Amino acid sequence: MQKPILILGACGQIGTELTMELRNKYGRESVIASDIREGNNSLMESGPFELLDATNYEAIENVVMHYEIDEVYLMAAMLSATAEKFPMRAWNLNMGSLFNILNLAREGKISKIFWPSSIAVFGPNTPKDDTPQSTIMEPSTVYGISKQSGERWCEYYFKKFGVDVRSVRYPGLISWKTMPGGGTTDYAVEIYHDALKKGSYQSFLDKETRLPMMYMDDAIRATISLMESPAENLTIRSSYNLGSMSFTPNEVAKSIQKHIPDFTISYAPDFRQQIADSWPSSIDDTPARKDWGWQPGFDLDQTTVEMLENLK
Ligand code: AKB
Repeated sequence: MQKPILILGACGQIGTELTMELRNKYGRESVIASDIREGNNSLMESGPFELLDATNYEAIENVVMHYEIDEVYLMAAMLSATAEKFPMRAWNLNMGSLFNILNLAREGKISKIFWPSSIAVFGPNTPKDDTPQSTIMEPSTVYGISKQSGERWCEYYFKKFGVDVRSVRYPGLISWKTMPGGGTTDYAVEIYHDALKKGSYQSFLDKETRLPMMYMDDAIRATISLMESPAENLTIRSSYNLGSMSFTPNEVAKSIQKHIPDFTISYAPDFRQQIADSWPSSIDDTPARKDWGWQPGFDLDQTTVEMLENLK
């Protein structure tokens, strides 16, 4: 039987779908959702929930002890665009929550951790195409700096204290169940909502800005698959590159036009353009494929069909 799992940040874009999928897989009582606010009805009705601040060590420890938690998925974070506005809050949340979980594992109170990193660990001097697993990493955003530091700490805790921490560098994630919040890749979700609601979209990234992206079902499958892999197969304890598709706002618009021919897009790049310009265009994820069999399932046109069908 699956030992109890705690999800921190369960009401966010990834947390909501991850919680539902883990509950489907392991049973509702085995997966404790938590966040600083309540989530949508289907999440709240699907199993146990605790109001929990991921930066409060004692509060997390109490929940871990109460439910005899074995694994923690730490999905609480401040994303790239918001983090530029609140640098210290972003640093305190992104790093404080990670240390809380790493230290709980170091003290033997939990045995396995999932912590998400991001393509934001890369920077303007990183090779842009097929960005390799190990390369120049000079992130130029607050969020990227926190993710890169987090990766170093994960590897350190693994090597020094044997903490079983696992991580992937998520690209931009596209989903219809829960909106993303405060990211640079959020346009790729907003565009589908506006296509159906208004028939047009004003993109905050420029026409030809190519970024690595992934449909949420693939991201959830990757996450669970990494967590279920035998520890001895894993050669990377900082964070795995995770590739799927790459596209530009212009290409999503064209994909949408196959279903909504009158859809129009306009461009008004804002401060997020500079963030996007510092990130890779595509990702080489060879180690993830080799170590734990990663294979993406959805391309852009399949994602468009899923998004339009479900949002309708
Ligand atoms: C963001 O845009 O900040 C995130 C990410 C790529 O980590 N979606």
